[in-house]
Amino acid sequence: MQIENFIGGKFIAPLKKTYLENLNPATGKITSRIPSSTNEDVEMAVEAAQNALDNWSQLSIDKRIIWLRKIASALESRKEDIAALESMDTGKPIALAKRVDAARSVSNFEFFAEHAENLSELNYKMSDATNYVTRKPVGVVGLITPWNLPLYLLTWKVAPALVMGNTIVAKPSEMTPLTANLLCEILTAIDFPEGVINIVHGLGPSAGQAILEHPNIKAISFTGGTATGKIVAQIAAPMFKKLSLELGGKNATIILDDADLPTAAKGAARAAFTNSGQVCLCGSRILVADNIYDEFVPLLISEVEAMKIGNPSDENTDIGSVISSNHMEKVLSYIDLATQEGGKISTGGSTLTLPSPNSDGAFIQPTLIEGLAIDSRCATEEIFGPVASIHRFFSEDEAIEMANITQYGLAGSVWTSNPARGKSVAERIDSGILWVNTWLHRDLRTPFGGVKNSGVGREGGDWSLNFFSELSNICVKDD
Ligand code: TXE
Repeated sequence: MQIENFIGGKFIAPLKKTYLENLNPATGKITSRIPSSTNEDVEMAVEAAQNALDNWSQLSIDKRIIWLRKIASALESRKEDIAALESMDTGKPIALAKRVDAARSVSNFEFFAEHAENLSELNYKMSDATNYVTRKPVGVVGLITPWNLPLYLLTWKVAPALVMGNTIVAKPSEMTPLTANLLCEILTAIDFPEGVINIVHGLGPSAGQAILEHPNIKAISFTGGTATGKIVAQIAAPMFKKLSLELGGKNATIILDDADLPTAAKGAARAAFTNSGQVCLCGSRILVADNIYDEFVPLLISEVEAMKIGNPSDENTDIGSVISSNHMEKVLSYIDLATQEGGKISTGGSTLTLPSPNSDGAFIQPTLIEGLAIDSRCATEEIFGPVASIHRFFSEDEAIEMANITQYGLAGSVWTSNPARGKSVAERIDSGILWVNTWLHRDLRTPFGGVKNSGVGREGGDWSLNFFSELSNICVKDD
């Protein structure tokens, strides 16, 4: 499959005609070639976005909402294709791609259409004046997204950016171009206005960097690793671009001593190994109250060992491959490090060779490690793979201290039979998103984002609409 950039409503080759190979990590086979775009391609995309800005931003919000719903229904009709392409690009199980990636790509557009529809304009009355808060588009915005939830995270930014009247230059991860390309096919099929959404494929330091540096791109919404987030901030901040950074995580799953253990074991296993642990919200540290530790851990291990690792195209597969053989090596190096740091592997711990067509795939068994110090490298650095560590705590205060020990602060979950107790523990954890007796249960109206090295800013609901708007206040003196 030859992928091209999508600029000004047309599929066009990169000016330098250089391409990158894109693999299916579950088979090791090349599936597509994508443009290795340069700043000249980004320049062309920004020009197209600029040329489209007036017409798009001058459309009424109701007309833009209609377009969001057209995109949503077109995506809905292609859900099977979205899931199949996402699974091919990432190695994730087809059932997960359907249930999470495809479904959420549709609901992102549906949600922001409805949320924008209910947007009430703000004004504040004084005794002798009225303040009118007005909302204008930011202009041309840059979206840079990662490989773990490709279309889910791209549309999470595209939908609010569009409905607020902006035009877009977006770069998906070079490892997962296929569903962004499908979105472009859909935009063409529904005669979406040309130049409003432009997709430039390529490497971060070249195509991505060109987006960061372009003076006419007024806001950057970035989702990816913390290390890259620092680069994004270094470039965008001195240019006074609006910046939203959704970065890494090292989230705690806290099992309190009054938890319903079988339910908590299922929840902890799901939080740790969904998408092979390649979700920034994954619970990669499982903190267990000492007095139920010996009862809980065997339940957790059996939940993990019941997970079926296999061909991602098989509907019954729970665990597919990780994103690449390089990433597999990185994850395996952390498993080795864990044993050097005194950890004991309770289940998993190595790769898995599957029969054809997956014999060259990057498969790692879901792995649990006990006995690591809470401040060990494996328990504090983001591994972003199917690896979780289990730690014992002797008091609620200690559990909270352990949860807060890392440089990250994105998410977490607390499991208990007393929801009020769960909420009071959750309130003391320095993270942006916390669940009590559930995980990845998402209300899109809520603020999404992290603290510390997990990022800056919030997306979701009003927070997305405000990020993708320039708010002004007009104070009119009563006559
Ligand atoms: O990130 P990278 P990855 C985090 C997750 C993990 C990482 C995985 O925790 O750490 O993202 O995604 C582009 N200038 N989250 O490995 O390498 C790159 O091409 C400009 C958190 O892809 O940071 C890709 O398109 N761009 C999140 C994108 O940045 C550059 C949810 C991300 O790449 C660049 C999902 C550069 N110099 C993953 N270098 C959350 N909090 O929601 C790379 N890129």
